Parts: sequence; structure tokens; C-alpha cells
Amino acid sequence: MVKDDGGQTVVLGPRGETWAVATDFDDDCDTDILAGNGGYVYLLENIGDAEKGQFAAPRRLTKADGTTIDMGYWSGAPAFKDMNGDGLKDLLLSEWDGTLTPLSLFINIGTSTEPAFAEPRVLLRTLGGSGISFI
Ligand SMILES: [Ca+2]
Ligand SMILES: [Ca+2]
Repeated sequence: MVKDDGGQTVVLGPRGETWAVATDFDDDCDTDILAGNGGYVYLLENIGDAEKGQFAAPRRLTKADGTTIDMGYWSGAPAFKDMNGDGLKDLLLSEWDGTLTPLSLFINIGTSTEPAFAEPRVLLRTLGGSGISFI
């Protein structure tokens, strides 16, 4: 169970299941949490330290233009890895049931300590319910 810095249990969006990954989102040598829920990706920033995590209230990730990243109703698991070899971790996000954009890549155009994400590049698309294709 994750508690925020006020000791309250963290509650994410009201929709769907939650898929989370532990990663150092802001490159400060402690582990944060990225959680996909209800179409959004939430950052739970570790405001404690590497030994004892303490998490700020969750906030929705946005693109560099300030708009909220929204994958639709059933967002899936986020991943945070450098996908284009520029040394900055990028956001890879699936959409749970695959009806919209099964897999999208948000390139980090910010910095390692303050990631900012470009418009997504769709990596997979559905084929009318008969499967998926790489783009
Ligand atoms: Ca961190
Ligand atoms: Ca990158």
C-alpha cells in the first residue's frame, strides 16, 4: 500500500485496473512509481530517500505542451526506458484492450531530471479485431 506524504492511502483514478512500474523518473537516485490507470499515467514522486520511500500525492503526467497524457479508458502498463539512444528515458505506454493505440512511445524532449514528452508515436495498431501490426 502506498501512502502519500500526509500518510493517506494513495487513490488513483476511478476507472480500470492499475499497472505500475518502479523507476527513477527524475534521476535523483531514488525510486519513484509510474502508475497507469483510467487512461492516465500518474507519477508518485519519492520525496523520501533511496532507503525509505515516501511518496508525494500522485499527479498526472503531461506532454510538453501541458496537455494531460490520456490513452483512453483502459490504459495499461507504463515503461520508462531510453528508446531512441539519446540518454533520456522515454515513456512507453500500452492501452489495455488494444482498441485504440495498443502501444505508443512518448519521446522525452525535456531533461533527465525534468522529463517532458513529445506527442506520441504509435508503434502498434489493431487490425480490426484480428490482431495487431507494427508500424
Ligand atoms: Ca527519483
Ligand atoms: Ca530517449
